[in-house]
Amino acid sequence: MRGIRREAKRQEQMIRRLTVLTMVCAGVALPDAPGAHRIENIFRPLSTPAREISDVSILAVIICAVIFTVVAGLLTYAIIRYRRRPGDNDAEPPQVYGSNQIEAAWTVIPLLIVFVLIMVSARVIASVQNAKPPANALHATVIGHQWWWEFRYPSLGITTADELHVPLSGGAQPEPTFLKLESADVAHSFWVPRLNGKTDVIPNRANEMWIDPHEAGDFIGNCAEYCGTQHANMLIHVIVQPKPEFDKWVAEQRLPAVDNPAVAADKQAFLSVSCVNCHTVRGTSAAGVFGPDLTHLMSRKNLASGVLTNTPENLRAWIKDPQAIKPGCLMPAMHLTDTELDSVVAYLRTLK
Ligand code: HEC
Ligand SMILES: [Cu+2]
Repeated sequence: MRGIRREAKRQEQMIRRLTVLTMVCAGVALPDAPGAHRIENIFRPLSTPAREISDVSILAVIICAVIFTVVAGLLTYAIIRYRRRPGDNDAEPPQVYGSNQIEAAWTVIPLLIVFVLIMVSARVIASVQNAKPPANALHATVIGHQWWWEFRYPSLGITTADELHVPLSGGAQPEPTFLKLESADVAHSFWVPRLNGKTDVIPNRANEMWIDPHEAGDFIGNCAEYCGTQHANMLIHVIVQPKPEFDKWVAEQRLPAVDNPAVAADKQAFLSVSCVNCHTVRGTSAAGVFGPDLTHLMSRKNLASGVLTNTPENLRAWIKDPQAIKPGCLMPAMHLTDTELDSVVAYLRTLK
């Protein structure tokens, strides 16, 4: 008896956990909590492709809910109405074979439902994938790296990391952003739930997607394809700005690095250590391309793909020992002395 009760309790607990997990996966249990790892709500789309995908999924959920209710209702009715009662004789009830009407009904109805779902999905896939970029569209290239995102705007001559800036695209003059997705190493997946669905990022292949965000703000996404130890710390920030603000950002990013004479010695210290093999600071001899471009590092709110906010203390801690912050990441601890560290940080802090 006690064993059975314990078993029932265990099952109840499991069901509760599964329910919570399902809700979290659906993004409904958590409101937009602050912080880098907040979960975005997939039911609050902010861009045309995301809205179309969300509409189809809501239609599919409604159809499935109706089917579930009908099937579960009939089942419950049958279980209660025809349950075993004392005094029943155990004879088999009359068997029914070959009712053409019933068989036609349960073949045709599901076929119609599936047909509707196929048609609706195909229409949305086509409208999302066949969209042609208008003349004023912004084009950017997204490159997935273990474990950070690089963003290039070839027509603007900008290279940056971690934060993808795009113009607001609401109102009468939509200005969508078309993205080309490439990988520097393994398979990743680019997913910003409120702006579009997931798109795989595959080595030696260019995939495409587009977004036209209707609201300004900072929208978070994740790598959605397991790509190694720091996969979960490969966050995407899409920063949607009204056009004038976006243009200002572009103008600043196109400039070479600030050359502040007050930190000339610190700059020399930076250029003399091996950071330059992996990082670019445009306008200096640092031209490495393995790690993020640092030319305008201080224009970013985050470091290391959203793992740290960009403060002097965090920057110092990161350069001192990236492995303590993002174990397994592809930037080694450089074992700088405290003076070297101070110099490097002082110089990087001037790269607005
Ligand atoms: C072997 C190549 C390599 C070397 C050498 C290297 N880094 Fe890095 N660095 C990386 C990689 C890769 C990342 C991205 C790590 C991640 O987020 O997973 C990175 C990230 C960074 C970031 C964060 C940038 C951002 O936008 O998130 C800073 C700052 C940085 N490195 C500074 C330095 C400094 C200063 C040195 C020299 C003391 C240095 N790095 C040496 C490869 C390197
Ligand atoms: Cu990834």
